[in-house]
Amino acid sequence: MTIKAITTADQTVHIDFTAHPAVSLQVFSAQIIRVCAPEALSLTSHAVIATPSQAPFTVDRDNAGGVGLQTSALHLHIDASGHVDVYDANDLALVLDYRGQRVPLNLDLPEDSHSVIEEEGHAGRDSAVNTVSSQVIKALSPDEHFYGLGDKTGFIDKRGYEYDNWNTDDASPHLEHYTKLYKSVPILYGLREGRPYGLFFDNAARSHLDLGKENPGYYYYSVAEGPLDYYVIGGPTLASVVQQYTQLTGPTPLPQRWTLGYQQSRFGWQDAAEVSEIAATMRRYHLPCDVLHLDIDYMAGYRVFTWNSTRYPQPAAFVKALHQQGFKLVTIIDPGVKSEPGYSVYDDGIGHDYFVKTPAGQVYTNRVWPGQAVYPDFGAPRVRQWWGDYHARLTAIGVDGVWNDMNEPAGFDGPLPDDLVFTDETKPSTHAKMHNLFGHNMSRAIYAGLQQQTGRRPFVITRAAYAGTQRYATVWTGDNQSLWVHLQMMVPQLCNLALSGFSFAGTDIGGFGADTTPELLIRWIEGAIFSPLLRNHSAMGNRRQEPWVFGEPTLSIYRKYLELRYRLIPYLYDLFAAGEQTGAPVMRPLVYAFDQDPAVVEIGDQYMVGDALMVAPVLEKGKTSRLVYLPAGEWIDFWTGEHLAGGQEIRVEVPLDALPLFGRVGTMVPMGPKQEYLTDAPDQEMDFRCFGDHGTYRHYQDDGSSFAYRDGAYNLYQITVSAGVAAVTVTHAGDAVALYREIRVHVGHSQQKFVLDKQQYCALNKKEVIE
Ligand code: MIG
Repeated sequence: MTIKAITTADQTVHIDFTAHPAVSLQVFSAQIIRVCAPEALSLTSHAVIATPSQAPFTVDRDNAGGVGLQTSALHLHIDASGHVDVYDANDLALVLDYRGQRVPLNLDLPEDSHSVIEEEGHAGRDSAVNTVSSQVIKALSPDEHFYGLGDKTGFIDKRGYEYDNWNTDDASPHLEHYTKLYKSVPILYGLREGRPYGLFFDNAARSHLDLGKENPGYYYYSVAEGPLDYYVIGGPTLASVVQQYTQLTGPTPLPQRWTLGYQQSRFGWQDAAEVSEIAATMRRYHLPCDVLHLDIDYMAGYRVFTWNSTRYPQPAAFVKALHQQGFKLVTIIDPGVKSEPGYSVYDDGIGHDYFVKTPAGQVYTNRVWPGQAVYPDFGAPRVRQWWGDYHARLTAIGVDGVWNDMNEPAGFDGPLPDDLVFTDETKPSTHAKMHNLFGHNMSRAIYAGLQQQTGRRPFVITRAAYAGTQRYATVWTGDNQSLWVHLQMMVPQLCNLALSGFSFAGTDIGGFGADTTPELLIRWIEGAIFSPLLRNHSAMGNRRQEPWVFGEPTLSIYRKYLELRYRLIPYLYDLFAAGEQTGAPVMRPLVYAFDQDPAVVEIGDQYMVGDALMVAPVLEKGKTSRLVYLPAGEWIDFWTGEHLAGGQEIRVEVPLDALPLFGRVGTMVPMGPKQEYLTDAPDQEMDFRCFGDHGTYRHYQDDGSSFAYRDGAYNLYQITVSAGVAAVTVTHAGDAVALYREIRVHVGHSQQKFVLDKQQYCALNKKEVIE
């Protein structure tokens, strides 16, 4: 076995072997090397938007007949048998091919035993990947931890579990043995002996990852069809690996500011009168709220782009009245179009040949909410254009955002057959290849439609997604239930989504299925209060869970946290603005920020918000105190101002209304005004709270809704506190919104006031003690 030839063209190196299929290596940047079969190079990725940079690299043969490729950050080696090993700049191992064979788990049950366990209700093992076109097996170190993979169930560290990438709508409780949910985001992060790396497997077909479940000596990836195609991403920190991945697939665009407000939803709200009453009750109880959602109940017989005229006789007037009370309205849209001649969406789609067909050329139907339904072929640009345009029916009457559901795609009569004819841009394809891209392409269609129709930053929420869908849509984690284990799963799920490029994500607060309890609802709003998408949603047939239904003290505690959220929206908005530039997510597991601290690798019940705040929510029933791990550094108790040393675990009291929250010394957060809803009116003044007596902070401000910021229409402020003394400078003044009249910087118990004078901030007083 030898290497026959090595050819280099631009950033790509082709390696031909005598006894191994050819391998192509593509240097995307010093930190990213793509490893693929040569035929993958001619495919168009749906996820990757970056192109190879001009990063310098060298290629040399070694004495043992192998080839080395070096960038300033990564050293990759291929031996004559095709084994790929990747090391960091210090030649320490990151990702090594396993030299042995897989030993599958013992599943050799006799046929009759299979039927017995199935009959008894134990389905046995259903792997999504039955055929395999390619597979990689990587050596697993005893000290190696895994993260990412989108919204998979279970714990923060994925080691020891297996997962499938096949978008799936399954309403039974999502527990840690689940291998697949609604999204397929094949980005795997590893932390091997403290050294971070990423592996992005860019193939949307069914794929499987076993992360040391089958054998503690290796982990493996297999995919059902198509060529092998993966990217190795190197450090130096986990944070930088995540940011590299996010740049590769595109960061979350800055959303409209109001989308960070509180959102209330319910599957089963009956009609305009009931929704109007919900709106009025929010205001009556002074519960900050920006958005109401209409689930499928608003449509006529679940026909998309229609309104039920009995329940919503005057949709435009209804939306207008909500707007007048400061609410935005989001409506759900499913992909399934009722199969019904005479219904315009159906007729139009049939007329233009927009729906998915069987191999025999018949339009394919399955049953979803409206009954027999047909599926738009979103992989085709003309179908996306058509679908996007249809949303003018919603935007024309003032609908502010669109929520996509059922777009795995789901079907009540069972899964769509693999061989259905789908389109991949200009080429014919199959359901099997396009399944995991259905939600991606649907979101893309709507993003374009809303942008064109409103000129605002589109607010699209999707359930199904592939890597890169974050460019078009916000996500939620689908049908969780009002279970404490699902509250516990929220933190790992949202943190892993954040690492997987999905900075804008949330869960159904209070739980979608099953009956919530007052205590669970309280702990849920506390724990979720910094989740970027903040929405309470529940299903008909289950107990109501609007914030007032349990009376006091639930109502007041709920309000207290919504008020906290609203004061910190400027901080979340800053994180989104920065994240669009850097790829850094809003919500972060502790391991993101402290990857060299072995104590945090499994922590899934605390999270960071940016680098300033750490949240340690109560996720268990009946808790009166909990342990909180404070990583190295110094911390300030957000509520009491108490100074706490890092590198220790502390026990804190957690009565029902308590959320342990800590500021990291050396950082700052902006705190906006208390308000019941956001408007496009710019803030006139801003407060900044510094944790400790020093720090610098970059604050961003724009019109909150348009794309003008991309042409420079934004303001940037630099706040500096040094030995307790604050300074404010304007580092960019776009002409979109006026600079703040006044800025106050809070350091400990003192505040320093700055007023605007000729584009500059002058300190009004040195220090003013407020207590
Ligand atoms: O089969 O539209 O996840 O949020 O309320 C249920 C009704 C269909 C599932 C979504 C859920 C939504 C519900 N939908």
